[in-house]
Amino acid sequence: MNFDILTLFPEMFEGPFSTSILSRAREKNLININTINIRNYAEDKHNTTDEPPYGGGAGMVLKVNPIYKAWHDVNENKSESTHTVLLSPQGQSLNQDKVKELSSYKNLTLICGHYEGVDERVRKSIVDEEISIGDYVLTGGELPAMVLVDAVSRMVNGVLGDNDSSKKDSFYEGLLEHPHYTRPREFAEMKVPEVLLSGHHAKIKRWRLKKSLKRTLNRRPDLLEKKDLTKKQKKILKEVKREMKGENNEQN
Ligand code: 4F9
Repeated sequence: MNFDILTLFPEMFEGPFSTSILSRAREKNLININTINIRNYAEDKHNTTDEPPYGGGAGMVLKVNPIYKAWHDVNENKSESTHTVLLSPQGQSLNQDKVKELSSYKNLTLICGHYEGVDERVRKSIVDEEISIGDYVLTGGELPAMVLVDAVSRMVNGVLGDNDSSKKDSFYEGLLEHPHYTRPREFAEMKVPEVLLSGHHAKIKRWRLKKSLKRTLNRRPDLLEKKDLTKKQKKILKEVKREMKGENNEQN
C-alpha cells in the first residue's frame, strides 16, 4: 500500500514513521510512505505557499496551485488511481470502519492543511473526501495524517506480527477490550483473576467476552446500541446487568 503525503513540514513525519511497527512494515515493503514538500511546488522566487484570504480576515490560506501541482507530480505516473484525503476539522470523523475501508486502496494521497485553511478549489479539484480525527483544532493536518497512516497500516496484511491480532481489537468487533494481565501474579495485593490461570480456554474466552461487554456497557453504551449482538452476547450482557444491579443493591 502506498501513502503519498503532501505537507509543508515533511520533517515532522520522520520519527513516527521510522519507529517500531511502521518502520518494520516499510522495510518489508508492505507499506510505502512518501512525503512531498508542497513548498517545492511554489511558483515564485519567494516560494510562497500561503496568502491572505480574499475578502479579508485573519490568518493565511494555503494556495491551490502548489498543492495541485504536487498532487499531479506524484500521481501522474501511477498505474492505479489514488484516493485523496484532506485532513481537516470539517471532515467526517475517523473510526475503525473508515480505517478498514481506507486500507483497501492501493494508493492514498493525504493533504495536510495548515493555517486558517486551504483554498476551496483544492477540495473541488482533487479531494475525494475530508477526514477529521476529532472535534478539536490542531496547528495543522500533519498529526492527523500520522494517525490515519498508523491506523490504516496496521490493517494491512502482514504488518502486525500475529496475522489476526488486528481483528481482535477494540472496535473491530464494536466492543471495548477486556482487562489484560501479565506477570506477576500479585501486585500491591491485587491478584490476577483465577480463571486466567486455570488453562480452561472456554472459560477464559467467556470471561473475556463478559468483561468486554461490561466495559462497553459502563463506558461506551453508545457502541452497544449500534451493535447487533449475537444470542450468546445478549445472554451474557443480561447476566452483567443482573450482577450490576446486585452490586448497587449491596451498596445501597
Ligand atoms: C484535522 C483537526 C483533522 C482534526 C487541521 C487544523 C485537524 C486540523 N482533525 N486542525 N488543521
